[in-house]
Amino acid sequence: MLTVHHLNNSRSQRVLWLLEELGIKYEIRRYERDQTTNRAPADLKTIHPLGKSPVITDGDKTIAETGAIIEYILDNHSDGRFVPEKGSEEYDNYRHFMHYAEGSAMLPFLLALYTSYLGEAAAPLNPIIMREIKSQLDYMEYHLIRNEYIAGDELTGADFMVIFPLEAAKTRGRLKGYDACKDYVEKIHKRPAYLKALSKGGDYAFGPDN
Ligand SMILES: N[C@@H](CCC(=O)N[C@@H](CS)C(=O)NCC(=O)O)C(=O)O
Repeated sequence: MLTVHHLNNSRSQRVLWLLEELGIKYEIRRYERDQTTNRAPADLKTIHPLGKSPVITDGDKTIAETGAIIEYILDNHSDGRFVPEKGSEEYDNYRHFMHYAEGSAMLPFLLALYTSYLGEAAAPLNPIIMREIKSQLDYMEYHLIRNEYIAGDELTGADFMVIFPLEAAKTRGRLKGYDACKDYVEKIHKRPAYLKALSKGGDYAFGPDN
């Protein structure tokens, strides 16, 4: 049985969404963030040395890193769903956005979060961080104006990746002027499988009400 090691209020929500879309059986092992530090509890490190969520276990395999998890699930449990045909333009877009979400899009959002702890000391960094956030949002907006989903007109694995930076942007009020990004997040938030995953995952600060 596939197990999702699920940290409340985290990126692993998107793994639950994928599993609900596929309708496959899985179980959730829950971990709670420390109320003061917001960090994952130490026992997550007994599952994988990085101690981050998501992590999944499937039989004797342990897989960390959302992109790797989504690819693993699509390779082994999806019967080809959510993967465009190899060699197509959509496949190239799918692969690009699978890597892009954590590799490029998340970085300036994380920098904004971490530097916010510095108060005034962060002021010299703010212009470059804001410029980077704008560049990432402009880029996703460009694609979402042209396509229903991030890699083309079908939902693919890449959507399970880019939803998180866009949800984070929306929750922090950064989607003003990005109507295609906003509509896309709202469209995904209405999917029955997304809502089912939300009810199973519990506490999530980036969902439809936020
Ligand atoms: N790039 C990694 C990031 C994993 C990550 O940073 N997860 C956060 C939750 S959103 C986490 O576990 N934070 C708790 C901590 O660092 O203690 C992925 O996508 O899986």
